[in-house]
Amino acid sequence: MKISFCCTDTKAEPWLAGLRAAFPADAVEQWVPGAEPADYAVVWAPPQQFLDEQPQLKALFNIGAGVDALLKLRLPPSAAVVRLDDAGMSVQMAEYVCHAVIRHFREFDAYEADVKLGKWSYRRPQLRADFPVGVMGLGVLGERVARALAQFDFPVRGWSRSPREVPGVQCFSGDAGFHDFLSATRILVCLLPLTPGTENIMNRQTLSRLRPGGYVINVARGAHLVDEDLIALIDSGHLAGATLDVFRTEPLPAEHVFWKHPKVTVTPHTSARTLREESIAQIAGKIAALQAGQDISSLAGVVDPKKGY
Ligand code: NDP
Ligand code: OXD
Repeated sequence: MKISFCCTDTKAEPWLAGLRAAFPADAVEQWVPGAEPADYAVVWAPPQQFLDEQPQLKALFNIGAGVDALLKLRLPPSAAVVRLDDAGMSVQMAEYVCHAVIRHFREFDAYEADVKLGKWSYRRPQLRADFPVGVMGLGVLGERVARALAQFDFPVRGWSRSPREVPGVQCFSGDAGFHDFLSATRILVCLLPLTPGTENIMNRQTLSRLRPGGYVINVARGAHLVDEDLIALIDSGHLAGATLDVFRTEPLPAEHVFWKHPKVTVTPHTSARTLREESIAQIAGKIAALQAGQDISSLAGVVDPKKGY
């Protein structure tokens, strides 16, 4: 059995060492052009040439949760695409989103500004009931985030493609549920996969439906959001601001308005990082299961190419 590692922007050695420790009797190699094809591949943003050289690949393990970039490539026909299934990301995402929601709700930026001026100021407490949080995407990450927010007693709403039930969360689904989901939401969190059905989903029309004083938290993909529409709605006063972790172009170009906008908080795609040890353990467990004859459809995180996630 051979595993090929082909991950752009990733230090290969620790991954190779971890995978070799899991499969000491097998070949685990970093891909170089023209190398012998492998049975399994561990990838992040691989070049098309890598995929073209792997006709008999059984599975491609993506070392991230989102497969939007991978699915744009021409994939070996026999290879299943398997994404990371949590692997330590959901708790990070819950931390990040709860932090952003609470920072906004408790007006910590305003307090910080006052403190910098040496001002001991009080603000009237805001009512939690006036800050319903809507989470788009109730998958591995979205559900964890929605549950975490509910623990802080925010009214939490969730939206998914198929109907879901999450304790403490009012759930909506499909196109039919989208309007009702949005119209009572004040803080909108995006945790959708990027697919043709979700691209540009946060635009002038949809963001205008949020309650006045709405706030946007995008932790999914930059192309979910129409940047100019967000800025126009913040500048018009309909939206109070945004916390953005993902962008259409990354790194965010130096001249982009988001960098310096006083009501936009930018972080460098860091809300939920791939954790190497957890990810290696998860991928190695799945390869071992496949080698033992388990059917790939029984594994968590297998991507449905028709749905795009
Ligand atoms: P999942 O596949 O587990 O969940 C996706 C959710 O989105 C599901 O609830 C699904 O509905 C819903 N969904 C998909 N399409 C639609 C649609 N058209 N309308 C309504 N709901 C839809 O993904 P994860 O939770 O693991 O990850 C979500 C995304 O987060 C990733 O795709 C990635 O882009 C992003 N991400 C960002 C990171 C960062 O650091 N910023 C880190 C990791 C991931 P249903 O339940 O019905 O299938
Ligand atoms: C992912 C990401 O998809 O880091 O895992 O964005």
